[in-house]
Amino acid sequence: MEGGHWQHLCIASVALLCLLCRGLEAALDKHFVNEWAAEIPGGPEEAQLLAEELGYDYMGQIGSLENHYLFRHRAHPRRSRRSAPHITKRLADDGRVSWAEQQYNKERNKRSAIKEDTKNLFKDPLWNRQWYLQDTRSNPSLPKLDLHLLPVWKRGITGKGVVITVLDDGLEWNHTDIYANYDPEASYDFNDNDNDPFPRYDITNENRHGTRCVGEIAMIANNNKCGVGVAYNAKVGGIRMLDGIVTDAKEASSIGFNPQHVHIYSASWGPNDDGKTVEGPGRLAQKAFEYGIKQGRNGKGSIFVWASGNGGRQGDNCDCDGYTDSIYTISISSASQQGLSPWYAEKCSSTLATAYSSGDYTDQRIISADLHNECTETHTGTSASAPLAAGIFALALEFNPDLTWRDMQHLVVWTSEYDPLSNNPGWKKNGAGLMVNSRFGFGLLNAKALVDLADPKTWKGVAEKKECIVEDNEFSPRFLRSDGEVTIQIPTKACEGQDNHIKSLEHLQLEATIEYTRRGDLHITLTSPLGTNTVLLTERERDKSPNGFKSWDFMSVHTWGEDPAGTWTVKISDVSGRKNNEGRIVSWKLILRGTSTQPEHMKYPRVYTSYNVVQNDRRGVEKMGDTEKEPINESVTTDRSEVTENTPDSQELDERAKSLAIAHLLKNAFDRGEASFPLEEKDIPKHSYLYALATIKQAEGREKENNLYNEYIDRFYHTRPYKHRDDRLLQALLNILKKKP
Ligand SMILES: [Ca+2]
Ligand SMILES: [Ca+2]
Ligand SMILES: [Ca+2]
Ligand SMILES: [Ca+2]
Repeated sequence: MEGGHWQHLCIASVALLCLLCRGLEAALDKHFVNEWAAEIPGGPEEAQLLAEELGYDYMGQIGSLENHYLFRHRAHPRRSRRSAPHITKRLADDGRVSWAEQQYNKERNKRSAIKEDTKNLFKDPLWNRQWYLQDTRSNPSLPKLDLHLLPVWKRGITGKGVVITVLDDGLEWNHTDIYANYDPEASYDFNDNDNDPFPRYDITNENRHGTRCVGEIAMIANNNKCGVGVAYNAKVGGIRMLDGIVTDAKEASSIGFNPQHVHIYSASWGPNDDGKTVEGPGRLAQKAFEYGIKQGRNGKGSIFVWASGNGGRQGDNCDCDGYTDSIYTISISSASQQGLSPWYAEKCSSTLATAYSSGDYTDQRIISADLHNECTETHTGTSASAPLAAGIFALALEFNPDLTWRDMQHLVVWTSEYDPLSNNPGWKKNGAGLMVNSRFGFGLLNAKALVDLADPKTWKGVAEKKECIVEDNEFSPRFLRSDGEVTIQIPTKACEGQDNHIKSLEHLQLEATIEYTRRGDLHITLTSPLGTNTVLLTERERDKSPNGFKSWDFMSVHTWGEDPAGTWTVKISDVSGRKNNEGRIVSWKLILRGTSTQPEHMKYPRVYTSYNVVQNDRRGVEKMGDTEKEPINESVTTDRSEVTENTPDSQELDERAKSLAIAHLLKNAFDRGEASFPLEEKDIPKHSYLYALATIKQAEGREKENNLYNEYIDRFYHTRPYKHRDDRLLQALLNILKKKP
């Protein structure tokens, strides 16, 4: 790159930086320079003329920013502690200038130096806004957010030779930010049974989801289009299977599509997140998983990445979703830009790790390719997290193609980070010294650490998987009723002395059959011999089913790495206070899986270092003590306080606006055009929407049974089973707010 041009780029970076941190000016130690940036729509000749008139040297266009020019003032000192607002004003007030700002230099700021490195690293217009892939902080005291991809890319690892497919509603493969990475051999259309997974267009863009998920993984780098994918040189395909009736056969065909060619399958869908469904893969889908694990990638096992679910608001939890609960899937949950568990997230003991996604409406969302060759900055939900994880796994597979499906899970367990999510409740240290949380699994993915550990020169690979089943043939069914508890002690030697002796645990399953009058009131915990207490099932208010659980596998990864010998304790309870509840624990089986020897990388305890160099004082700021209550986001609170200042008359009007806003929001999110609610498209004030959002958030299935929200949820899931796991409610809100002036 030519020197002058580079200089301009740097200056442009500083200019952009200034914009970002305008609000923080006072706190920063700055030196102003004798340079001004100005936007002059009249073009370079006018800019030159203007510079001459006002006593500046004309320095030329700022990088590639059309109509933006840099001027150097001839009379002003080169550096000054103070800004020169009178000079800025003179320039800005000129009719030919639409914007002007004095430039300044921030000194001794190492982190911003690193950042300038990444800023403009790619020419793609949205790269600088991919906050989860790089450090885009405007101030070093803010939390560091990225997934540590840059160090991996800098090693030249970008996904080359790795094939990923996204099981979803189709793929706009001719999208100019995807096409060069498109792989027809990783693609198929099981909705129309043809080779072309191109999505069906409709007015609501309902089928944009697959394209968005693919874009996150493999948007092309440096092509001046949208952003950059996590594995931007990987090959990607799309399996179209969600746009129509989903059958066990269609799922199985999708899960098992071309497993010698496809390495990684990413799925951001699953059984209804309505808070009352218990469903796992059917016979065919289950067989397809098993086939992929045993035969896929020439016996090393297909990598299945799964979104953990979006039913948080409906009081759902992923214990009751047999796809995320499967030992074969790496299920991925979400964290917001603030490092918090988002309101749509589900909790369960089978989640392995977390990637970033959307949070509250003020939080940034995920950037990707979108339908009609467009880009989006508003991809949301656990839908957005799973593809980020899939992309990271592709990087690991490029570096070490010999990794087995279990190696990959071990890498995730051993390198995911507790620190950036440490503000959340629910963390515990298991008996093997690993930090784990039912909201996040082992924590936030760290691409650098994961790829480093996968180094083919040092990674030994984990030993053969063993399985030890613990049963009690003497067990006779135990009765349970409201306010009761059944405790089962399970002593085991973990098959010691046999070939299947388990010394170091991986996945554990409690397979149980339980009859109960109200399934959603059941609560199950499991305590390991080393004292790790894991919740295998939490209550689900909306689940009134009398069907109980039939040989359901409650899966947990929370005791990963522990020696399972000793006494396990299962506790099944009902604290609902609903007097008529009753049932019985019919049978159970404890399935221990793992290795007879401790894996090499676990010989020494995991050392947790600070993920962020900055120890942020955000620790403890969020009041998250009560695990059942999500805090209301700040902007909502602020806007609500505006509401309380109203007079009684306007308060009444306001109440009406609020309930209208709720209805409007739900209708937008769920109905998608089939209007059956009498809604007036009035000018509902923004604060009413924010209030509505807060109300919906608080509902989380715990409100009165017949509220508007529950009614909508039922209708929504009734008409559209197998929902995409993005946050339609949040998107509806954003759409509405965008429309308002
Ligand atoms: Ca087709
Ligand atoms: Ca691009
Ligand atoms: Ca769910
Ligand atoms: Ca899983």
